[in-house]
Amino acid sequence: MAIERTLILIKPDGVQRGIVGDIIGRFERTGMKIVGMKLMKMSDELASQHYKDHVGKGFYAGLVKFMTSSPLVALAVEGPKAVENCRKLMGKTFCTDAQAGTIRGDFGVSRGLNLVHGSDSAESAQRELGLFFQANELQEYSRAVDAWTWNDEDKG
Ligand code: DAT
Ligand code: MG
Repeated sequence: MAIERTLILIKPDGVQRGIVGDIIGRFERTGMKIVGMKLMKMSDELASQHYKDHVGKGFYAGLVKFMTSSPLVALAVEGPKAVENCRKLMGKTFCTDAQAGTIRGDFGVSRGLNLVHGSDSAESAQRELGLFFQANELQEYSRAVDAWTWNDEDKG
């Protein structure tokens, strides 16, 4: 099935800079559906689980310090090819490399302060959503516009 769910984090820099609404709007206006959302502080423990593939890398300590320094917003986003689509909207990892029109390209100028996280595969999405949301925190609901937003062809 091509309708997927993915984890998006609006990182502490996005919250501190007051652009949470702008960033959520980028995802919302595509038609993808927000099915989970919370403002929370990332613990060291959660950081090590979430970034398990980066543990031991040179940038890991700085990354964890940044991610645990202040609240972030976690979102569960649903839609056709949501994982890939969200990554496309985010742009390349470092804002300095990200194209204009992407979230990182339009809102950031830094390498590490790159505003958003998005899961990089369906498997990561499933794992990461489980770290940030209990099953009962993810909402199943229909919208009046769903029929005008995606159709059977998109469901694959
Ligand atoms: P992405 O966030 O685009 O999935 P990633 O998973 O490779 O990128 O890395 C996770 C975060 O770690 C990334 O958003 C910023 C930081 N990071 C990655 N590579 C880095 C590097 N070489 N130097 C500094 N920070 C880095
Ligand atoms: Mg990544």
